[in-house]
Amino acid sequence: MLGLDAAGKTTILYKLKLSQVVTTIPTVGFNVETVEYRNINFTVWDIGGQDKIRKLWRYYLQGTDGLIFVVDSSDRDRINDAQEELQSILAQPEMEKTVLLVLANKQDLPNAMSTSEVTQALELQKLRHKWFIQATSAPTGDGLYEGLDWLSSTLCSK
Ligand code: G3D
Ligand code: MG
Repeated sequence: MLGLDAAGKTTILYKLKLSQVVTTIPTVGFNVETVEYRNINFTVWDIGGQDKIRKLWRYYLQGTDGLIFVVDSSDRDRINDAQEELQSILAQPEMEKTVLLVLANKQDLPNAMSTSEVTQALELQKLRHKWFIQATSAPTGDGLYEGLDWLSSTLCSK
């Protein structure tokens, strides 16, 4: 699970009652949260502004079946940054066959972009990956299970 800082990733982990969230700071200092839930291993970190440590991503991207990309739908100023980071991650060879779930989070905020606006801004239509976008509000949990249902059924049918 990736996204810019403050997109809502940690809130989502706790909302899913993934209570054993383990935060580690590997080598050069970006926080990585790892959680095992049933047979799924979640690895979570903030992306953006990390050009120097981009090489290290690869270690974490190996064996990724699905990418959950969390967006703050109310953050119009940084949606282009999110788009660039997403494209950069998906361009990694490790991510060639991954499926993508985009969570358009913070839908409860009055100025939130709709899922179609987020789809446009992230240029999802251009992707070769299989993708799905779901509107969510992490504190209430709205939309989270719908998104994860898509992901699990898509991964199971692969
Ligand atoms: P991150 O782990 O992606 O960096 P966090 O993001 O989960 O730490 O969330 C950043 C802030 O956004 C938190 O507020 C959190 O409560 C809030 N937030 C997360 N999801 C939503 C949402 O769907 N709606 C609204 N309104 N707020 C959300 P604080 O104030 O604790 O920094
Ligand atoms: Mg966090």
